[in-house]
Amino acid sequence: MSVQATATEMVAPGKGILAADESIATMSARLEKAGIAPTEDNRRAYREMLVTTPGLAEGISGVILCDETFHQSTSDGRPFPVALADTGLLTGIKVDTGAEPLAGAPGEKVTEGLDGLRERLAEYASLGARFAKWRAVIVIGEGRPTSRARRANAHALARYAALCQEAAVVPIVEPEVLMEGEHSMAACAAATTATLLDVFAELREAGVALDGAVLKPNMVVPGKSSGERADPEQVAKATVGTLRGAVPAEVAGIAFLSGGQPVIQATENLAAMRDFEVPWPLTFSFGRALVDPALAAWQGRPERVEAGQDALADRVRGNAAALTGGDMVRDHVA
Ligand code: 5MM
Repeated sequence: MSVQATATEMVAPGKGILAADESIATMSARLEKAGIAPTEDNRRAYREMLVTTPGLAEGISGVILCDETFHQSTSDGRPFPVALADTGLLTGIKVDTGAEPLAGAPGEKVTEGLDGLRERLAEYASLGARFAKWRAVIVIGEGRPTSRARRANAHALARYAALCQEAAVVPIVEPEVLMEGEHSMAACAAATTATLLDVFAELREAGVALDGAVLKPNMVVPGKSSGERADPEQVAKATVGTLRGAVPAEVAGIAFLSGGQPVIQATENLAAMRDFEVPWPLTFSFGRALVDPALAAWQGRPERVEAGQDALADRVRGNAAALTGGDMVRDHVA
């Protein structure tokens, strides 16, 4: 299948992408915080609980896995990519190896993972991966983001995306401008614009087919510690305005990350985007805003699998409804 066809499937109307690709360190920390032992099998059981949620494919087109889960199996012996395909879900794989301090740019990071990526992508594709993900992290602070950090990350994202398409895998391009900080919403808009302009300049330079790529950006919101508040209409207006100014119309679709926003706020901000005309399909590729209630409800207990799945199904329904205009079922959130 062409990358264009897969990308279209990923952003199909009324469907989002589930980001369940926390690295071992992040996932272990989240399990521990929920009072669950951070073992390899608990990470596996947690992902199995998520991806076997009844009806998941009604509001989700694909699931992003990390390397550990990609090579694990569900308890009935099916490798995760097979279990996903059996339920009509596309398999995605996070292929970056994390963000490391960028030399010459104190406080800023560059995402690594290009070494051996061609071979890794070929292997993932042969085992069922249809799309991939690479996340760059951009911080706002005094004098940040620097052009040096933006450009280093944009260049890596472009090299990654070109390699993905060479392997017939759709790249999710994720330049995340972090919410952490005291910055204003205007500063977030400016940093997001500058970042996206750099990213698309590099994607074009690398010959990436934009209609076979999905952008996963942050929403434009005030810094978490800024004291500034923005309602969904303001977030939607600022986000859409920023994207219109920086994202070419050919991009196959835009799937937002949630970035640590409160669960319902992320859904309401997404819903408010429906009021704006844009040239791309808009959807969600949330991690925490989809799975936090499920993790809390599951508690790592086999007898709580259904409770965890109900909580995930509720957030999937809510966010799918945000896309289509239905009931966001906010009363059921844990
Ligand atoms: C699910 O978390 C992803 C992997 O994070 P680490 O490699 O840092 O463990 C992360 O890239 C995620 O896909 C995005 O940040 C979006 O998730 P949120 O929770 O912000 O929607």
